Amino acid sequence: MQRIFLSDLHLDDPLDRVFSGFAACLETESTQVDEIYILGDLVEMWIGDDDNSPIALALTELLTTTSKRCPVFLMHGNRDFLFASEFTNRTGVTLISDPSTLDGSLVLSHGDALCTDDIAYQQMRKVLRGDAWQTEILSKSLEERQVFGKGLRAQSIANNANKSSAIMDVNAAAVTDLIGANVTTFIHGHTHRPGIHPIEQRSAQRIVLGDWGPCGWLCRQVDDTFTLECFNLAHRYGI
Ligand SMILES: [Mn+2]
Repeated sequence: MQRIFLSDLHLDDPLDRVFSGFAACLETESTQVDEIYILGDLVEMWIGDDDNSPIALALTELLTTTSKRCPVFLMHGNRDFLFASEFTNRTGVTLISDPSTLDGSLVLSHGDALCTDDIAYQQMRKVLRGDAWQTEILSKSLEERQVFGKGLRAQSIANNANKSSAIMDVNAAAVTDLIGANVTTFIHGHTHRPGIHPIEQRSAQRIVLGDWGPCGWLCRQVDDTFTLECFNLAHRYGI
């Protein structure tokens, strides 16, 4: 079984290098691997499946093409938890829950739910993921949602500026609570701190995906072996 896992692309402009690098990556990988997993924060902001912005349209086209060649699985991140059935029906991608377990031994998560030391963030997360808030936001016009989303983003940057780096990382106990005894690999993103770490008290590894910027990041699974790859967006897939 060959799979790739990626997250935190924060796409917002179909004309920039991250989008072209991602498109080139999908074009190549979709002919080589069995499954592609996107573990959240694919876009900088998703304001609803009716979004008709350039990035929403370009992404829809790209994922529609890709999912015809290879199954694509999508998990919500904290920027794009409004991806819903209209988008998945249109593109052919499959929405998976956070966390998800594959083969009984591999757990996938975006990662923000594990940052339990950040109490203010977890409180806000609970509100934003609730039905009441989502129904209210989706009843607003696209323009209103656009303005609201930008405001939320600015507020988040301001809040995080005063938080220590440790508070914004995953909590070790939350990780061990999440993964069962048979789990050998746990993959998540969100923290933008790529690396591979042993999980204390378990014979398991935690693989943290990186955010896409000057470089692209992915975790590649070939049967029981997982490798974390970082690559130059301009060169790896020949854009
Ligand atoms: Mn995130």
